Amino acid sequence: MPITKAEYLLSAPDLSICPDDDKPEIGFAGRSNVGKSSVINALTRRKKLAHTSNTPGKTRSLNYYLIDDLWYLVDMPGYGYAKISRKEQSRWGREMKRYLLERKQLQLVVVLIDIRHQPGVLDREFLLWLGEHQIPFCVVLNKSDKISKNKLPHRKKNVQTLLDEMNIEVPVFIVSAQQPESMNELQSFIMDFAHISR
Ligand SMILES: Nc1nc2c(ncn2[C@@H]2O[C@H](COP(=O)(O)OP(=O)(O)O)[C@@H](O)[C@H]2O)c(=O)[nH]1
Ligand SMILES: [Mg+2]
Repeated sequence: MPITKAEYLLSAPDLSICPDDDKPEIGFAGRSNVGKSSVINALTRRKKLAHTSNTPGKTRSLNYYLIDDLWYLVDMPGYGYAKISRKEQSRWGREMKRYLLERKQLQLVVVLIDIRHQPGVLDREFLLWLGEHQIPFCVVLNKSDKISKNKLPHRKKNVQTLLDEMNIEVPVFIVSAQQPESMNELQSFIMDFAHISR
């Protein structure tokens, strides 16, 4: 069932500002510029719900969107943005780890990776870290419109092999933020996984 209602709720620079109710939440994570905000817009069929940008590194907070009055979609700060200071990066790293480890309402992390490239060091570290801490996640390969269709299965296989090597068993989806219908499978998975029903 398509999402009918989606609204921006708040921007949390740290955990103390997160909503204090118990609605399930789904975090969207990944490298800066991988398309987190665009995928959120495509999922919710909104053009400008989440702010997208060609200038990476803009999201410095956890941005909360309330979906169908039932659950939260959380746009997380991207990693790998070189232009912020080391100090700022490590502060963010700490805060994000705290969020991922301590936030009880967090049901699932959606890790976005650019389908055109082999997952980078930061992606691999992040995937391993999630695996080690048994944080539920799935992998979403975005920007599939940017490569030819016959290459898609091969790219997916590559990522699955990498996950196998890490002893991680999670679903892998292929999407394009430019093709909203490519979100249907991911959306169903999220709703089922987090037991969200209307
Ligand atoms: N062609 C194409 N461009 C995309 C896709 N997803 C995101 N983009 C573009 O990539 C850039 C970064 O997207 P954004 O959502 O701001 O990335 P974020 O930093 O991860 O939130 C923007 O210029 C988007 O228009 C996609 O699936 N296909
Ligand atoms: Mg963004």
